[in-house]
Amino acid sequence: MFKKLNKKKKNQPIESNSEIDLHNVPNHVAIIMDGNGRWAKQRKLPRIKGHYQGMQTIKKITKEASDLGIKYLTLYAFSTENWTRPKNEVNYIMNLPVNFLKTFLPELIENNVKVETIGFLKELPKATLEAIDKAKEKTKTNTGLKLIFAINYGGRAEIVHSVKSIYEKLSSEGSSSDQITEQMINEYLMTHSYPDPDLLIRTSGEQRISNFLIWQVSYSEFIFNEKFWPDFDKEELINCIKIYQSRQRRFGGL
Ligand code: V07
Repeated sequence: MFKKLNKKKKNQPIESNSEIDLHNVPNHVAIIMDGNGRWAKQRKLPRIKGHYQGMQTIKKITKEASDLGIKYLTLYAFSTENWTRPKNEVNYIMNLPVNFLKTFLPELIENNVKVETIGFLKELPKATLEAIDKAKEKTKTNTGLKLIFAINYGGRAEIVHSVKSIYEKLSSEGSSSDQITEQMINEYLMTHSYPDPDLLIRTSGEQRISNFLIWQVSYSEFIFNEKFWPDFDKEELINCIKIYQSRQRRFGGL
């Protein structure tokens, strides 16, 4: 007979009834919003319904992150690899920024949220770009949460882009490679004006980085949450922050 293993529930905070410490929330939370397709499949719905529901989750999580005092929320919305998906799915996804902002831009403005992006945006459809540019423009003086959408983003492509720019600069001024430092590479990344993420969350149980912020997460805490992104909610976010805080208490005291 097999010995019955103790089934420990995953990702329970150390003290499950502990309160969140509002003075110690992570400054920058990055999220890989995975499981939208599987959420739809489970319900025998088309994949695009999963993306639609995933978009609704962003609205709730943005509000909650802002209320908790998180300063930077970076969301992996579309990777440089996602173009290989079926054309109708890509088209639908590319319309989501338009759809999202049509209903949600007033609330973002009201909540003092600043919309920003990282990624190779020039390759996006014109209507998508226009909607995003409008949102950036209308929120540019906001001083609250920075809501950063990673769209057509890939970590390796970002580093290649950075290295090319550095090469151009140094060769144009006849400088040597001695000038190249970690700080310089940082300054040429698309994230140059943000601190590194304190916490990276990936939903839907997969435990990979999948080319998201690969340089920037060198010292981040990783939490892999079991919920599909459309089912992720305020309580799950709070639980992730409690886990983050419990890790800090165990390892941060030295
Ligand atoms: C996208 C919904 C969330 C699940 C994961 C993929 C699909 C909101 C936006 C968005 C982007 C920029 C902006 C406002 C909203 C978005 C893409 C995909 C490409 F200024 N959701 N969402 N963009 N999904």
